[in-house]
Amino acid sequence: MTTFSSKDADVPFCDEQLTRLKPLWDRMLGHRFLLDTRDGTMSDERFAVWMQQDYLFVEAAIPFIAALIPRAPRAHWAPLAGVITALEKELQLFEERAAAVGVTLKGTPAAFTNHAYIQFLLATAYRAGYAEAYTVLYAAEKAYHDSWKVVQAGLDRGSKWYPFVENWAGEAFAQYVAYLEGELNGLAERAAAEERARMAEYFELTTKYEIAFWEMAATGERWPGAG
Ligand code: MP5
Repeated sequence: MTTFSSKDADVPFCDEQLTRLKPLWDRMLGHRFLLDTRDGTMSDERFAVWMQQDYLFVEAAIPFIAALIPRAPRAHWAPLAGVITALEKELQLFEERAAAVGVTLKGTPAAFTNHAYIQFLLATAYRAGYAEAYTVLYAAEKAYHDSWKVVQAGLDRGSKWYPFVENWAGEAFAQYVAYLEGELNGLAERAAAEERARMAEYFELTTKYEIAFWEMAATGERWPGAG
């Protein structure tokens, strides 16, 4: 029996996981990409890497969500459809910001880490159980909410990057994350011990991918063999 998750203490699943993974979560929130963006010392070049890569990630999130709908409980259909609409709007935000600062979004290939994360996302949607895939959705959204809260704490409101803060650190997104959290806690409560343990593993993997994503942007990661 794994110790990743247990129902013993009656602690909601998300609280349990966020406590268990706190060292990783803190590492994510302390990443220099976030701190430099918060402090206004992030280079435009590296921020552009993040924009180009996250544009591809958000695009891939649409088929990820779409693939969940046929397997979702009836009550999740409309909320998940709403997520797709929000993702399309988010892509427009990227396009608008990129045009404003002269960054080209289209035609950039996915970096190694982003490629892996996208494959993980889609493989999860098709191969894992619904509760596991929903765990990935929650963990990724919660990661972005918390990460952009870090940036919000210091970034000048007039910054050209502030619209991203508004998107992920704002009240509407906070409510969406809280909704996902309640639903995920419910799925975990109804899950058998083995499934709950797998959910915990997916939570951890997603957290690690999130750290790797900031690292990819901060270093301008290249594919092996790219020179
Ligand atoms: C999100 C994102 C948030 N845009 N990029 C990464 C690497 N992780 C999480 O997801 P969404 O769907 O853009 O709110």
